[in-house]
Amino acid sequence: MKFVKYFYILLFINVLTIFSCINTKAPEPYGKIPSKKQIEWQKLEYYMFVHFGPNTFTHVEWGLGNESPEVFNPTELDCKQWAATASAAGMKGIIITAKHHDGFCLWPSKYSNHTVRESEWKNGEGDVLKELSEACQEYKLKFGVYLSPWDRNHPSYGTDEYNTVFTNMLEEVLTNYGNVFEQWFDGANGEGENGKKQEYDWQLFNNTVYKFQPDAMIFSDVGPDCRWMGNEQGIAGETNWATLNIDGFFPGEFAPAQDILNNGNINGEKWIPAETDVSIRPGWFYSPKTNDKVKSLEKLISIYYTSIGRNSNLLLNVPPDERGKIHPNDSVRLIEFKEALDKVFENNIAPKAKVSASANRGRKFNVKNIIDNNYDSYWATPDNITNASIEFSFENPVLINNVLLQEYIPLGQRVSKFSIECWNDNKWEKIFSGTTIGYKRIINISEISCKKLRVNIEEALACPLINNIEIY
Ligand code: FUL
Repeated sequence: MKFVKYFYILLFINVLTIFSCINTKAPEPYGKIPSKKQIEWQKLEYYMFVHFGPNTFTHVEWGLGNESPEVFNPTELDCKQWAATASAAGMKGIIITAKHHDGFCLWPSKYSNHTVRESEWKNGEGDVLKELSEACQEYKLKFGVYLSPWDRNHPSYGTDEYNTVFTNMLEEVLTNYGNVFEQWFDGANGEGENGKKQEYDWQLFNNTVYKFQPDAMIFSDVGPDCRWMGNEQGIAGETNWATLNIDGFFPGEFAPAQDILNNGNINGEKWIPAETDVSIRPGWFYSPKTNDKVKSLEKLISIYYTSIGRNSNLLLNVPPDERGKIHPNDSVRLIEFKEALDKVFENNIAPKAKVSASANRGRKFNVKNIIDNNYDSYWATPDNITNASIEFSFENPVLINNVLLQEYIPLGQRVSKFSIECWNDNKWEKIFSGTTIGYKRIINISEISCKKLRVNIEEALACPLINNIEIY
């Protein structure tokens, strides 16, 4: 009899174990997924763009390439000041225009006669990339480079030889200045002096980057690692998939339409997340005429919501002036911006709520994972459930105006429709409805008092995985 009893107990334990195993099996990845490098890049979120070169002194946006190198002569170049500013502003790196369309190289390239070496700055002994890469190291910032393939100065532009020249230049900047986290490729392609456009060898350019900096992200209209978001106003699509169809497309003239870049492609063929590049001033380069046109704090905050808040990284351009320093109007605004954001995101009340979900995959994927501050733990539903709600219940009504949501993108982007509701006077009121979430989505609403808050995942391409929700 005793034996029979033990038998049943053991059987029961076995069934329980099998059941909990089934329940805790991790979801399969869905569709295209990011590489490790892309996930780490996404976590950087915010970094500085620096447009600097002869245009800084001539006050034009596109130099013709025939400017005398002597125009480049910063009187107090201070890359440490740029790095200190970026760091104080909460940015994670700096990407500099090592060569813009005018062809002027901010380093003494062996492959050009139009460089800092030909300028009077430091008697031709200076190297901006060296100074900036060292400053970035000192301030623990990532260092990235913009190299324009379009070159209005180089005599070989418009011939096959130029692709080799450009590749040699890439090798110089990618081997002499330490780690490069992002290689920024502009698609512009105009005629050279000889009246010819260059046929860019993108495959060769990309292979060169990977050869010397395998961990670098390559940016262009079509990636391969991250993409242009489609406009220069700082407004990523409300729908923003990190996946994109790129077959048959190239950077520049033959890129996908701007609205496609803005939204990405649902179930797209490659994981190529969006990056939002926008300038703090009306132009990309410094001009004294724009000293009083630095974007307002309100504008920057709005850009924050329409970039980082819409599944995109933010590359904010801050152009140094003729001294080679960031102008106080820009740096003061950057710090105001940082302080304002710190205040908005100061007090996350989500962990204070009782949290529950309408569907649960099992213990390992408990809904509490979304408030545990651990990127790699997430809440999930069973495979066959693609709509579910997460409910936060507060002891007393709370005033809220921001909800931050994150999908666990290492297993793919899934959510295509969601809404947020607020419980008051014994009923639910819809306060927001949206489409994609992705790495990060931040919803800014007018302040409202809620006793309970509900996030409804209404449609998803596969069972939704949410790793973080914050409420402010
Ligand atoms: C554009 C360029 O033509 C602008 O001058 C600027 O560098 C911007 C970031 O990319 O395509």
